[in-house]
Amino acid sequence: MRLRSFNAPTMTEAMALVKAELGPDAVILATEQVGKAVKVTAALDRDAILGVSLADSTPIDPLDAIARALDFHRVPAPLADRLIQMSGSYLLECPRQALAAALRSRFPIQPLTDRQKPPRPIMLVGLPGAGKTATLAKLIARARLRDWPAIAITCDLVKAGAVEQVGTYAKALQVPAYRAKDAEMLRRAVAQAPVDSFIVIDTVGSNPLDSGDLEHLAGLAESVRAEMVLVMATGGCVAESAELAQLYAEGGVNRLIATRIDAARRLGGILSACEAGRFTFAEFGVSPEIANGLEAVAADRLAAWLLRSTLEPAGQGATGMVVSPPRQATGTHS
Ligand SMILES: Nc1nc2c(ncn2[C@@H]2O[C@H](COP(=O)(O)OP(=O)(O)OP(=O)(O)O)[C@@H](O)[C@H]2O)c(=O)[nH]1
Ligand SMILES: [Mg+2]
Repeated sequence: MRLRSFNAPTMTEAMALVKAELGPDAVILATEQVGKAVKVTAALDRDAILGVSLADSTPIDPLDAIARALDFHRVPAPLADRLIQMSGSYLLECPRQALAAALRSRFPIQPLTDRQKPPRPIMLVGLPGAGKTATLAKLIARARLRDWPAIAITCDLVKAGAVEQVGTYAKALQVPAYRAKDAEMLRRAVAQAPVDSFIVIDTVGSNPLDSGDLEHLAGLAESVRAEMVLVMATGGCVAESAELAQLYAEGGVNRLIATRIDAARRLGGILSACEAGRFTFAEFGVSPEIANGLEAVAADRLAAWLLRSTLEPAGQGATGMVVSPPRQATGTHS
């Protein structure tokens, strides 16, 4: 274990020493005032890192704790400065509460199914592998729990096994599933849904650098007045996530679902995506499990993840399962 102590006149200077010596992944184990100096004990050992939480490393100024967390998550400096400034203005001693208040006012939150069924079909779009189909299943599972009539439609007729994947989920969740290769078939599938159904539409992984992909998605969405919602995996490069978000926003997306929070260490990518795309945060994918793998976004939860220990995946803790990700294919209606 590499355990080191650093002394400096201020916490900020001590933190700068820690970062310079041990790098950005160092974890603070203790801080104490020694005379006029601040002593910071930090480690790079994985076990030590797993054993502490940033939120728990007590006698530390709340804003220092927030600054340290945002730095670890690689939140871009202008956004981090703004969040720190806003956190400071709330005069809250608890870093989590202060950061949550700042996040709440900086990032609008609008869950997809906030007690009420969305008035329009939801069309999930995003890069290949972002978690669109799993999110479709999670949303349908939630609808089933609320006794809402629901249908699943997939426009992904390209990826091998994609139709079967949606079919398997739909069968397990006992909802009708349709495939639609174009806008006309999509219109027909939507028209078959019982009145007041919750309609979720899956799409093929898209490339936002190709304007044709985005135009195709926008055309599909428009044909059934669906809302396009971006599904993005957490943990991506901050700059890349922001630029991709901007492109999807120009293509007509207003809301973001961040998946794989449980499997990511750093949340800067999704924060900067939300900021760059001017999205509202909708949902978090917190586990691959269908029954409990989706959480409506709450600022308090996001703040806790940002402040938690550096090696622990953010969404840790979700357990239990009703429906597994599909392993074998079955057919869908068409
Ligand atoms: N750990 C974790 N895994 C997830 C989450 N959401 C999705 N996954 C997993 O991510 C993988 C890809 O998910 P899919 O839903 O197939 O992704 P997709 O966007 O539909 O992929 P394409 O159809 O290929 O574009 C699967 O193994 C999912 O189980 C999540 O929130 N947490
Ligand atoms: Mg898919």
